[in-house]
Amino acid sequence: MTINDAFAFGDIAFEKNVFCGCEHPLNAARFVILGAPFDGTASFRPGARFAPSSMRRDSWGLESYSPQLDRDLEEAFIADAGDLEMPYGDAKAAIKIVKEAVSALLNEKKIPVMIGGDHSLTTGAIEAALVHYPELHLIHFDAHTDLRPDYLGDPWSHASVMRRCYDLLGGGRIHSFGIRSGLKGEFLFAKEHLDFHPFHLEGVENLKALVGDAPVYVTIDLDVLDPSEMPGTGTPEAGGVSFQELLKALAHVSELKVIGTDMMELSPPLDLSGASTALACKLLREWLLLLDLHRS
Ligand SMILES: [Mn+2]
Repeated sequence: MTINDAFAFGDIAFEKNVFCGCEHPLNAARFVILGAPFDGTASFRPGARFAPSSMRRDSWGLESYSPQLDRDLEEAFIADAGDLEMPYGDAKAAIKIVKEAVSALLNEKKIPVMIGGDHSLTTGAIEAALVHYPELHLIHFDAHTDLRPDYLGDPWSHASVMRRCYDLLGGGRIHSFGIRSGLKGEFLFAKEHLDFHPFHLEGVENLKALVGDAPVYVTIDLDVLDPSEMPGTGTPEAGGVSFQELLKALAHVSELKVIGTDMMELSPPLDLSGASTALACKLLREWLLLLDLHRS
């Protein structure tokens, strides 16, 4: 018997350190939140490693009930597994850890919901998802193309994450929205090889016709949002979409067969007002409730 077993707190209640109301038991959950506190490839301003813990903390300022969807996180089948142990500065190792964790969840028929962390980690999730779902499509919201073959010699950089995903998925299976920054060569590559929707989110409503019942992974780089609403991110880019526009797009995407998702690149230390973290928390609540709506 451990000391904890022997010690009784009686009726004293302890809050669990989980994201907003996501207290469903892990073994019975449909969705599992996974923190991935790693920002070792941030090419400009780091801080995304603090996103999972900041979102859990600040989600206590958020109601678990969504008036817009009339649904409540406390009634959804969502568990928060906590944070992965991540190495500092070793992207290849970090990507491998994500791959193993996502694979373990997919083996148990769970839908992984990763909170980054910098965007490089998505490569690990896609590697794992492809093993389980060879017909996988990737829906990508971002300000940046992220299609460089490498960034300063590093092929695992967050600036190369979509190129690595392209290496895995091939042409025609990556659907990118909101992109407004990158090299000329990256834009040419994107137009040739991806289902590419720069500057806006139009075309999301056609995904169902395009993708059908194929499994999809959805990666949300929060810098797709305009920096006026989301300044707390490493590489902000003016001319982005609004929270409500993104939410509307995600409502369309939630009708697809989503087998995994992530929300990346929130950097809480870069917006000390807390507004960016509050936005990310609310977006995650709505996104989880939209997914749960179609899968429960
Ligand atoms: Mn980006």
